[in-house]
Amino acid sequence: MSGKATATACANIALIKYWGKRDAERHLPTNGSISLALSDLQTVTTVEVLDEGSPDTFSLDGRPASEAEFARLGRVLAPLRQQAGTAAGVRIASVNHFPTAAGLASSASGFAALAAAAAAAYGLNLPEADLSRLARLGSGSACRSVPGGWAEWHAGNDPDGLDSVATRLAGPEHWDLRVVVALVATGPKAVGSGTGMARTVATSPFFDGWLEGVAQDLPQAREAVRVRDFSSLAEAAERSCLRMHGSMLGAVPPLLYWQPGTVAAVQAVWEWRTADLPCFFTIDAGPNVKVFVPAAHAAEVERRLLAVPGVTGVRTSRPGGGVTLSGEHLF
Ligand code: 2P0
Repeated sequence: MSGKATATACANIALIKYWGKRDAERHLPTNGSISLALSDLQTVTTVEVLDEGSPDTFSLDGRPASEAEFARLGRVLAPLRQQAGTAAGVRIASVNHFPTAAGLASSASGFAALAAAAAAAYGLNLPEADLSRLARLGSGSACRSVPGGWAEWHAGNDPDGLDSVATRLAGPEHWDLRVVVALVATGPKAVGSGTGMARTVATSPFFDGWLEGVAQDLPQAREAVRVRDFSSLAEAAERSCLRMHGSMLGAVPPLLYWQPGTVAAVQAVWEWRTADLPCFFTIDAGPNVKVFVPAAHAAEVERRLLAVPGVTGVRTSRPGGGVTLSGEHLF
């Protein structure tokens, strides 16, 4: 076997958040989530199958990957090798095409591209659900980057996670929105999201309240996306974001990813929306604020965000599609 394949995947931003695992090994979530893929934040990954018995190699942005980065690969590669009936190693080269200091994680796009490229290199023609499941084994949120566009990750019930996959709610062309990232800080975070989630589940008295809220937020966001109801999506997305961060504040020790610039941007978004500008925010496990806005108002949001104290830059992205192989859409 000597296959080679190149896949491209977009990062995604959750509107209804994934926060909590019921199974840390398989990345099975405590709750469903909904996201939008971003076309300006992509990872391109090439996988080449080596001779039987050769060890895997992995370069990330042209440098050898760290031990921690390397360790996660096996979660995605092992099931593929089993299915392909081979022990052959692979050479992986992954490049992130993200705007400089985007302040955004690349694990979602990285593992979605890896799953698609490795499956193809091993000669497997897998359906979308299988690729989404494989990407999830690398990083939970990566399963949403396989269908791309507006995607929903179904929490599922199966103990092995067979039904914990993402499906597409709508394509990137469905709604002409932009996501403006307000950069507040771009350094590595003190507590990674995996650790933060585990701590919140184990210690926060607010975690049950978070889960109760998701049950309301998911159907509201799903319907708001379907009918392109901006106000309803704004309400559900901001509620999901704030309750996720609320659950973190209750953890022991507490988690607070926000900086003064984060709070300033949130309050500015609320002022603008009340006054004259349709926009809403979401914030992940970090200080940067992502502002959703109709395309026609994106330049105005950029201009205003740059004047918010603590905001050091802005990066704007369009809705993105699903994973592609050699530039061809897979699904
Ligand atoms: C999300 N986050 O829904 C949420 C919101 C961060 C805050 O998915 O441990 O890197 O690999 O499953 O996917 C970040 O978590 O975590 C994340 P793992 P992942 O986008």
